[in-house]
Amino acid sequence: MKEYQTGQIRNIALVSHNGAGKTSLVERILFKTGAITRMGAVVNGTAHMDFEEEEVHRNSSIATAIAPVEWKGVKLNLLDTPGFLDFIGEVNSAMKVADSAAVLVEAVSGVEVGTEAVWAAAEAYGRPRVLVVNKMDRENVRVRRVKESIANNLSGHFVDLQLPIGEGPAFKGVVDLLHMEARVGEKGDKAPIPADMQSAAEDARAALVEAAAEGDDALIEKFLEGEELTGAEVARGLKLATLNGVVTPILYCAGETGVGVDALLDAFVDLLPAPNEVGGFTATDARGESATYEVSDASPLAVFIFKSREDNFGKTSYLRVFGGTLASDSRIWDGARNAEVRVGTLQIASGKETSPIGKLHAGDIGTVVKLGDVGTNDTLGDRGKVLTIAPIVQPDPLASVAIHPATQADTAKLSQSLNRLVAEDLTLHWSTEPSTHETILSGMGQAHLDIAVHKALSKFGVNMRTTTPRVPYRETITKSADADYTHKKQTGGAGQYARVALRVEPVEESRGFEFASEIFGGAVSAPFVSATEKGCRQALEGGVLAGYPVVGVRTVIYDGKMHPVDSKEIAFQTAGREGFKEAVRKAGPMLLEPIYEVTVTVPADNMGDILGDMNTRRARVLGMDQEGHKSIVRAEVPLAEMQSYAADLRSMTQGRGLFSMKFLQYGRVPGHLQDELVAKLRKERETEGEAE
Ligand SMILES: Nc1nc2c(ncn2[C@@H]2O[C@H](COP(=O)(O)OP(=O)(O)O)[C@@H](O)[C@H]2O)c(=O)[nH]1
Ligand SMILES: [Mg+2]
Repeated sequence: MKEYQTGQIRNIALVSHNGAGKTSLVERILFKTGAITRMGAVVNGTAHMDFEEEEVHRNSSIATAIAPVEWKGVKLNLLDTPGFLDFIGEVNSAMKVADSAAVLVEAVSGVEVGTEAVWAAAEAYGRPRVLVVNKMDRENVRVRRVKESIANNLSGHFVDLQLPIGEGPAFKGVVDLLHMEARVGEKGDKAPIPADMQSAAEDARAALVEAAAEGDDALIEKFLEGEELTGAEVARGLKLATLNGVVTPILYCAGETGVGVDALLDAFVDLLPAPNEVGGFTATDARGESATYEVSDASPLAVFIFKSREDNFGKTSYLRVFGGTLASDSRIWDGARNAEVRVGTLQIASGKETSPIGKLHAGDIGTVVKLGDVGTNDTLGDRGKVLTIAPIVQPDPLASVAIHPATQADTAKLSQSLNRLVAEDLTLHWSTEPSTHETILSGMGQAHLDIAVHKALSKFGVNMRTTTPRVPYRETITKSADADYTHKKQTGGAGQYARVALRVEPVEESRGFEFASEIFGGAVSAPFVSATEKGCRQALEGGVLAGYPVVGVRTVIYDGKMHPVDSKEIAFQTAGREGFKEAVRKAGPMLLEPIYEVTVTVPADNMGDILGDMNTRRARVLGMDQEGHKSIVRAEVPLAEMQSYAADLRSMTQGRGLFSMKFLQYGRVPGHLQDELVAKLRKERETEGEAE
């Protein structure tokens, strides 16, 4: 592919609820622009943007793919994102590098939960957008209904850029209100406006002109004085109004059949901003000072890595040049890692196909392989002027599984492959939970985690099984108690002797463990006091109830006894450990569980069900809000009750509910549940012991 100057580029994120037709639309565009000679289809796994093995298998996108196409001399970098909410991370990274978004709405279903989620993402990134009503050819399309759905569920000032000619199977094309002409058929041929639509078109045109005038103060003045705006003024005003988010134009098409797609591409070129039209990019320099730079070849070099993808051939880094130009076979500085990086051949990726390019100008998107340690979110640039662009903001994980490698060989490769998985996907996290000894993988939902596990096998050859993670309980005490413990051992030669008298007292759980000595007169020498403390600390790792870490305990040693020959550090360690356990047993030990702050957003009709369900989860509801047609519930809920919430919420709301959760604090397991839970957890420990 040839080089394009900044002004000749449009970076557009295609976003929507799953299945609104983004990938099929891109397929059509690739075909229309001659980038491919045969149309593939999502349904049989041949779409060019759905090339990942899992995408072919599922007939649906799970990762962002890029389609660079040329239309009217302008390069459109179309970012085809996944719509399924488990992959919202891919939408966020696409938003980071796009200058605008095209939000697709399915003509029959209208606005869905995923539409609202991507709308919110576009809003969070401040991206100007157009709304595309897609699949206009489907049975039962009612334009009036879909427009109502848009007006009721999305915030914005929507204005028709086009009027559809026919709806459902009768959809033939669109009336372009900017140029007042019809565009019909698969090729978008220009034609006169149908006679029966003439007056509707004039009314819609008037509304469009008024909206365009809002884009610019000079225009609104002229408009209010009753003067006619020229065609060029309307176009300019509309572009500005769209850019500033004052207006969101609505377009209509059937991506799969191609009807309306020519006019859509024209609008992308004419209405959506080039990279240098969005007010620059913000970066911090080596001293931490933040400034805004123009997206221009003349600006300091700033290349942002927004995606990394690994396969058997190595790592591909997806990058966008924000400032300066990036050339093939050059050297560049990675500020995040303080290291020089050799850039090999730059590539333009179209789905999985790549073609080499000598140079990328400011604003353009490309890929490069084998960038070493360079990771997503790194900014590359000049060593002499290190700039850092803020990382992509990603949501907290919503679901977790415990990972169990299938064989010894898998165990050996486990952490390395988990590291590779999370490097590719910043909404995926892994850690080992010390209290349960489990390896935990967390992500945005069950499907997200399933795919990650599958990827580990198909890409890295690591086989793992998953289970519901154990809840990382903790143990604490509720009152003070004493123990006077003597450790005595007399076997053959040298014996062991230690006596300690100690007291445990409850303190705030956040204070963890504290140890003090009130020994007077040398009943226990200083080294043996330390040994006692060491013994207590050993006992903290596995509490007396069910072996979970003990927190919120202050321990005081206040008496004891030494033996001139048999007292040794090891003896005091044992006495400390056993004495501590004995005291804790008498101190009203109790289980603590992690509590999360949960926010649930559902259609107002579902509010009652959600609250009723929360009751069964031992939740403490903190507040309820109404936002348009949505109800928002905030509650504190024990993690133990949230393990399958994603699936449960989906079935309670027919997929129209959203939630987020964040760790808040540890809280006491209610008294009436303690005994049963302790018995259950002990049993788990036993079977775990047998398994090992
Ligand atoms: N009738 C009709 N079906 C479409 C159209 N575009 C896509 N589809 C179908 O809708 C389904 C989802 O399409 P896809 O492109 O994967 O949607 P995405 O999830 O937004 O990428 C597939 O079965 C497509 O064949 C269209 O314009 N008209
Ligand atoms: Mg798709």
